Amino acid sequence: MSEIKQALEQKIVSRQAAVVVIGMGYVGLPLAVEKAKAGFQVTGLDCDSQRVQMINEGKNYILDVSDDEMRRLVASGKLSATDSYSALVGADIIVICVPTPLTTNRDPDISFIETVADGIVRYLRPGQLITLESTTYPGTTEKVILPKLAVKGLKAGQDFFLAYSPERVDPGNRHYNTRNTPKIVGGVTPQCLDLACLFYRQTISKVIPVSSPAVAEMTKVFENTYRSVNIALVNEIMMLCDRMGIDVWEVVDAAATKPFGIQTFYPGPGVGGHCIPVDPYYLVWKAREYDFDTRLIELSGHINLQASYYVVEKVRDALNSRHKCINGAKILILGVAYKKDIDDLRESPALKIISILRRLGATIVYHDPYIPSLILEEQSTVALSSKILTQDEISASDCVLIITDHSSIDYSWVCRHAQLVVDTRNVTKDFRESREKIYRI
Ligand code: SAJ
Repeated sequence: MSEIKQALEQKIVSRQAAVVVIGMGYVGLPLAVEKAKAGFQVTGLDCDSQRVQMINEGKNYILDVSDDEMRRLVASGKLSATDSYSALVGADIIVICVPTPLTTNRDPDISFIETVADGIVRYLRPGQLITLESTTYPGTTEKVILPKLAVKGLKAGQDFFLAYSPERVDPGNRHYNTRNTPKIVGGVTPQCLDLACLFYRQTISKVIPVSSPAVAEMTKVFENTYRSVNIALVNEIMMLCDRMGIDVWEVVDAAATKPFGIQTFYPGPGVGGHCIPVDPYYLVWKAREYDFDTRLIELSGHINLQASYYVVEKVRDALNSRHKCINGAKILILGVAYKKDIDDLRESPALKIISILRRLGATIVYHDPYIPSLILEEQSTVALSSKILTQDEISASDCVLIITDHSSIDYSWVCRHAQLVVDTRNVTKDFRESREKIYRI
């Protein structure tokens, strides 16, 4: 075994390895906290100086991270943050957790990863392990990152070590976290794989090696595409059941009684978040290189987008039943975050639905305890603030539209005072009173 690899192994096992996590978001900060808790010296590197300042003041901004734990780790000096790449000078392990969004025409945007790789190479030295965690298309680690790092003449698997290990954070999940979610790891060489697995094994109970970074990259995109396709299926069944006068929620619950061969997904107003509406398009784009049309994957994205337009039709039909129309209606939207009990607005279907309703002439107000304000990019930039949920606000609205079912809202009280309710999350399923004014998708 090379001396370089042996030395790094020792540093990892003794927790003497200096760790730098690049990208202190919903993936990077929880990972940094876990590694610091395990005894590593961890530095968070982020271009957002406000985030850097909050971390150095021990102020947590990620729901899934414990405020007290973070405060204690910062106070002990185990965790700190910076916006300077010079932090890489002493780094033995560098973990990349930056966003991988889409461009406006839904092509992959890996510019954050490329910028980070360009920053790393300036400080690359023998003995460093680099792992990429951002969700991306198969081939990124070996065909984009590796060539950038190789320019210094150092050899992967001998001088430095490179692996891909996808993040599997489920925001808001109270049971699964960075520690107890199994971790897939693919190394550029066997030595890279060994070291990356050893590093992750210090804080994660189950680490699964795979034969290459491409397998690990494809695994992650497959996991999220699987969700997109299955959510699209249940959304298509929802729209068909509506046409047939069948209660889709009853169908889904009945199908869920089958103890094998089915996983339950629920219809909704569309899919939001940084993953499900984004990751499948990374695969769609890459597949074109191989003359391969990922028709099912693309269609699932289309259907999930149509679910948002379908919700607008339900609002139109509900108002129509009261001899009203969308144009001129005052609509109170409950919940705009992309899913319940979290404070993330990214790609939320609520944004699409609000834009369509406004374009049709509705006046929109919203209440979301997790989202104090939001910006709509329309002909001009429009800012909306979350309203306090009062009886007057509810009763003054022509329609209350439940888009995200945060647990903290008393929906029975809302329905009691509402003129009309459109429920896209089936939170009113057991309500006996007010049934006549409730429309479910
Ligand atoms: N949604 C439905 N119906 C469902 C499930 C979800 O309409 O049955 C909607 C949600 O309301 C939300 C969107 O889909 O708008 C995405 O929700 P999600 O929980 O599937 O996705 P994320 O992005 O919050 O978290 C996911 C992880 N979720 C789970 O495994 C349950 C997982 O796919 C990834 O580990 C994670 O993204 C990631 O970071 O990649």
